[in-house]
Amino acid sequence: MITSSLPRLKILLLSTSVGPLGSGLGGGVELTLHNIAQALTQRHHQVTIVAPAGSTCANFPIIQLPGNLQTTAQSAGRDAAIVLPPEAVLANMWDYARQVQADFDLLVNFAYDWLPFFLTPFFHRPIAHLVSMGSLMNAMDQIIGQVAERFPATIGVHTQAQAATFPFASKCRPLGNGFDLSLYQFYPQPQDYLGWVGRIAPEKGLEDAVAAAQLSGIPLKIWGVMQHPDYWEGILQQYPQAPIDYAGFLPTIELQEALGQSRALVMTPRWVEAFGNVAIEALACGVPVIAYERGGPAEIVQPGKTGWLVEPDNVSGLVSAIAQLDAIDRRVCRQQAEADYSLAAMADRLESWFSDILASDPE
Ligand code: HBI
Repeated sequence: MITSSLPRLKILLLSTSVGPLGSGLGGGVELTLHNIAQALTQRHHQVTIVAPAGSTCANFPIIQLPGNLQTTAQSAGRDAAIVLPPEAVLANMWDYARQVQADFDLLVNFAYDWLPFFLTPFFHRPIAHLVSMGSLMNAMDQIIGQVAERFPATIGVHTQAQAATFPFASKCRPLGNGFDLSLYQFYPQPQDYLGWVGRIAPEKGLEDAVAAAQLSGIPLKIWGVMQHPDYWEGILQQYPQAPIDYAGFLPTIELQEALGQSRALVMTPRWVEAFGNVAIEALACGVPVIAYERGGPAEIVQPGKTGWLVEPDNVSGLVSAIAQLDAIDRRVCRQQAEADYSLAAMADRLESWFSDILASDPE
């Protein structure tokens, strides 16, 4: 019996608008939105999703809006101006939300964009903001900080490390994340390769994992959407002999089957990864995680128990961690995922967050 301390809520989830859900362009936040929809549905809340046209999200009903996508915030630069393209899908999504807000108890924003935060005081329904990345732009820090000040408890993040990148860190609520662990099979016996998962983009530091694979002589399989082909070409030219294999963007079922059989997941973020969904997906399959001690993964990996943490940007540190993989018990990796990152664990944290927001909402 799944009990919920909250009454049944009608919740409107508003997606990122850098790509349709299911395209991979939304990165980790696509999976996060899907898993949150599933976690809340399992607690008998009524979930509706608003997203750009062309979106898919399992069998959830999606209100799809037309319009032009946002450019990615991580490519903007710290002092960049806020940009909205003509006919912005983000504006269409939030105009729709304005029209229907009375039908919902709570709205949840997944977009890392200025508009939803600016509009918050104009809505009469409470908006919970799940901030999916660390501090990237002054204009975003300012508008999120204003909402954090005026609407306490409404700023959700994934980790303390992510919160610490913002000036208003103490007003952020760390939520971790949650995954349908029944989709992830436990693989006790790996094949002889390492795994790397993520958008092929400079902030993900793929070149270090390639260098470590070449030095350790263990093949590296790479999965993720090819967001920056020129960056990828540069890696191939820099490491022509590296034992690597790029297998494209895989949906969850195929990804867990391939990732699950790797000896370890290697995470080499150049930026403060807000969370690192792939770390949980690996642990759920029994795969140890070797990660730079930076951002979300540093709060997930338990050194010596579920993986190893390495001094950031230190390739030889990756190589020596790879050499110590046999010390890790793959069952302990799966157990950590079950204890902290299941849908039920995330639903508990979400319901606690929502009840605090609703309790403090002046409406
Ligand atoms: N950029 N402008 C913008 N808006 C987003 O919602 C956004 C983004 N960049 C990346 C991104 N979302 C997601 O890939 C991460 O939040 C995971």
